Amino acid sequence: MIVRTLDSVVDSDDDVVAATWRSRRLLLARDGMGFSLHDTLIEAGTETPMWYQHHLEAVYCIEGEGSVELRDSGEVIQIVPGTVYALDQHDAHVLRARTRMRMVCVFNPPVTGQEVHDESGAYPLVASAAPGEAP
Ligand code: 9YT
Repeated sequence: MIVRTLDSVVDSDDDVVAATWRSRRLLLARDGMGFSLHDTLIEAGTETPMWYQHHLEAVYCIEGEGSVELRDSGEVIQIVPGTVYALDQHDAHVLRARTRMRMVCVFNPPVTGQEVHDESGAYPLVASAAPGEAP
């Protein structure tokens, strides 16, 4: 069993800071779970375009509020604590945070650790070890 605390991740190599967000990566590809689990903070007043072409992501808001705009349809979904959105269609989207948001994010396939968005808003797909294999 893996036991890990947020305190042990904060300010470690698995605490990844980007322009509009900070992602504390609690479980990563090397843990062999088949998904990664992140506790992410989105800064107030920011706008983050994203398009995970290689990953599925579920995002569960536990603090703060904002919205997600689907870039194809223009639909805007309000996000408050208790809302989950799942990008099951690799949907291109823009996340806007009215206040600082805290989001629990699950990625499949798992991210390996240091990914930040490329110019298209995607994370690169990095070959990762299967459960039980060395990373
Ligand atoms: C909500 C969201 O997608 N934020 C960007 C960071 C990403 N979720 C991550 O790497 O944790």
